[in-house]
Amino acid sequence: MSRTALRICPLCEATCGLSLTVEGTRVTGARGDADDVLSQGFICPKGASFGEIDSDPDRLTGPLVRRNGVLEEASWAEAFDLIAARLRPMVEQYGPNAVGVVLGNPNVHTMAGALYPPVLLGALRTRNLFTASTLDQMPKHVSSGLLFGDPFAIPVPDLDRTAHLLLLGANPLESNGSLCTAPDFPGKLKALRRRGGTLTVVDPRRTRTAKLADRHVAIRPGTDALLLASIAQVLFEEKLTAPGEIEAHIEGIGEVADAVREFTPDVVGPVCDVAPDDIRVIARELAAAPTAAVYGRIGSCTVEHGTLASWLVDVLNVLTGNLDRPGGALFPLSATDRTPRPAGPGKGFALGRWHSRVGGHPEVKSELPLAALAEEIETPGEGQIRAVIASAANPVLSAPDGDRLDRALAGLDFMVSIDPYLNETSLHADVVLPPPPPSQSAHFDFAFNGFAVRNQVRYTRPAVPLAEGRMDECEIHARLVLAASGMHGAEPAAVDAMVVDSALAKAVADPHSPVHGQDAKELAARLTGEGGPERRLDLMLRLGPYGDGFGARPGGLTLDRVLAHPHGIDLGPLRPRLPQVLRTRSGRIELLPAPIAADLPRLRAALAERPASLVLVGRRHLRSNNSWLHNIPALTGGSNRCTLQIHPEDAARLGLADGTDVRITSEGGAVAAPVEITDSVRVGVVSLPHGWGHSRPGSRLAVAADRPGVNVNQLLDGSRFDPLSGTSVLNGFPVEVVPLS
Ligand SMILES: Nc1nc2c(c(=O)[nH]1)N[C@H]1C(S)=C(S)[C@@H](COP(=O)(O)OP(=O)(O)OC[C@H]3O[C@@H](n4cnc5c(=O)[nH]c(N)nc54)[C@H](O)[C@@H]3O)O[C@H]1N2
Ligand SMILES: Nc1nc2c(c(=O)[nH]1)N[C@H]1C(S)=C(S)[C@@H](COP(=O)(O)OP(=O)(O)OC[C@H]3O[C@@H](n4cnc5c(=O)[nH]c(N)nc54)[C@H](O)[C@@H]3O)O[C@H]1N2
Ligand code: SF4
Ligand SMILES: [Mo]
Repeated sequence: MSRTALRICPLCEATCGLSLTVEGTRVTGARGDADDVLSQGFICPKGASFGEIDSDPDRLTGPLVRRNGVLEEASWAEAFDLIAARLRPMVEQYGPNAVGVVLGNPNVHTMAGALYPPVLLGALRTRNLFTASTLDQMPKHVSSGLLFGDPFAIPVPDLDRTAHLLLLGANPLESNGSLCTAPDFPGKLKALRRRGGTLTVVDPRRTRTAKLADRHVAIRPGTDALLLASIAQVLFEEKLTAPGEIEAHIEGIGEVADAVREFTPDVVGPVCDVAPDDIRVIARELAAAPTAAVYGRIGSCTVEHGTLASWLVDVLNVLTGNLDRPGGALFPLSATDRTPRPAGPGKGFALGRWHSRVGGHPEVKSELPLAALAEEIETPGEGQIRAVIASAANPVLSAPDGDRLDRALAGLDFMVSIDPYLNETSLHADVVLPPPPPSQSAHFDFAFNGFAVRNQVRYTRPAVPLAEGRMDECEIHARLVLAASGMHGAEPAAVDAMVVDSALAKAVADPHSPVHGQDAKELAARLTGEGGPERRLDLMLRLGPYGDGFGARPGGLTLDRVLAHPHGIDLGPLRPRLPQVLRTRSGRIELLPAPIAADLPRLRAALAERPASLVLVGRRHLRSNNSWLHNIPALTGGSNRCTLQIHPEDAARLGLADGTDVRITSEGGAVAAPVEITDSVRVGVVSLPHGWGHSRPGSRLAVAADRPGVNVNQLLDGSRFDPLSGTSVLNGFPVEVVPLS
């Protein structure tokens, strides 16, 4: 007997609705849910492999605890007893900073990862927080924080309506999109072309996305900020700027004109290796398009000038009048967005409120660079990290210099990992707490709905009941909060109740809240939902911008209403939101913020730098997901390989034949990989994917260990940063390649 169950896919930012075939308690098939209000049936090979991913025999089935140096199966009670016994005394003896918290990418793909880490951090009060953001999108948070006063106010390209898309350093045909939640991104790009729109792709590789484009600009890696500054220069020079309706909300346009004056196409072109006339044409087309959006991702973020490039993306959206207009780049409004407040000056966005102890890195969004984790563990003294709590993170593979981090983690006094696998990072833990497979978890996209190209809301309950001996990931996190905060043994529901009570206390005191002046206790009693996480979701929905406001807006969203619509509720196309989104001190868009202005001399200096003869960039494969899907047979093999792609001219120059094993060397070390000769990478650029290197003893990844690949991040020593955001430079660093043997 089989049945179907709906489940939002947690594997990438597209958040497609899946229709799962379930036999007994096993997921035996996955199709796109044709009725899903956002994805309308789209699915990719990863989503189609949901069943295999869900039932991977290497997934841990229960907690592991280290006894006499060996990780062994244990009861949940023993696991949390040990955490409480070890963590609290450490905090009491050495202070809160003795505990480092590491949050990896899948935390944004689980409800638990959204709901509990903020509570944990509030309880611990450690300044040692490290997340995947500093290997990823932190430059965009900084740019939005400075421009708009809110690091989460990230405009997304209005893919369904735009007439012109300038896309830099993103390959949505493999990644399915990022900071732009858009199921069937490929189909949306094709539809753009079909309706007569134009697509320009800037990428040193001729990717599958670039192949769809009207124009592919094979830029020299690391130079996007220069290209964008030059486009801005042309717009000013040729009087093509037209911010339109939002002009009244902007300050600093003239200052930006001065700041980019010297980045003329003639000066910038040779550095980017883009013809000056092409830069002029790109600028003119951008200005002339009826609507247009500029969008940059990984290749424009994890580079030397990541924050400047991210800032310039939105400067161009502003200058061409495309920010906050349909068809341009708009701010989504998710159902769990904070209660709308009226427009007006805010607190602004501060950087560097404290600095890391060893490297002196400025705090950004309360985080320190993940690349600085090892030194904070290794270096003795006040504030040294002695214990690590890692959730859904595999920094031994995903961050620079994994070998060093591997040694540092091995030297910790205590480590906890919330992870379904015993992998390169979790093998160092003293306690591993495995979440159940995704079919057994409920799903709501707290983060990605805020970056979606269409406003909508969807929630799916577990497709399969929690198996015997399993613990829901929300409960794992709640119990960890209790164990880490001296409340070990209390009911996990107490954590949710605490959050609900404090949120309601704030809401009833807020004159802009629909529940202002009401009785918080009485409101709490009206929340529905099975258990703490659902009650919290109900609360956020009801106080959110589409919510029922506990009766103030009849017909508005509640958990019950969302549950009554299993395929989701469409909340309409993106709409202009300025100036309400602004939280800057001026209450306006601050187009040339001081920290950006202070970083521009570094960009000017880059004009004089001699480019390296060979630099490395990464790449993603459609059937991959960072470091953790190499263990699924259905997703391995074929072109999903850890090869070094190199242009035929470079291969000839270096005397390399296709398949030759080479040694790749950079400042952090050397790795060996076979070369794959292809003219899809430009001359002077090689490409090696990340997330590989599954050869460490002690991990339990049978399939991945068979084809381990090498860890590209071993080439880095962790010293290259985009200084404003603390983001590691993972693209465009110099390498040497020589034949092995
Ligand atoms: N050279 C190079 N390095 C890169 C990148 C690059 O482009 N180039 N990309 C960077 C980017 S963008 C990112 S986001 C990072 C990602 O790096 P990380 O944040 O370290 O994430 P992953 O490598 O995806 O590893 C995720 C971990 O979460 C576990 N996991 C999977 N599902 C769940 C779950 O449901 N719950 C829990 N608790 N755990 C789960 C997996 O087993 C794995 O251990 O890598 C970065 N590293
Ligand atoms: N299949 C799959 N999907 C994924 C992931 C995955 O690992 N696999 N990871 C997920 C995660 S965590 C993220 S953050 C997103 C990332 O989503 P995307 O940003 O779309 O990621 P990539 O596919 O790495 O695309 C980055 C592109 O930048 C190019 N590039 C490198 N350096 C430069 C440069 O200096 N300038 C320019 N203009 N381009 C450059 C690279 O050649 C590459 O094509 O993908 C998500 N989706
Ligand atoms: S595109 Fe992303 S969300 Fe959609 S099915 Fe594939 S992995 Fe899942
Ligand atoms: Mo990422």
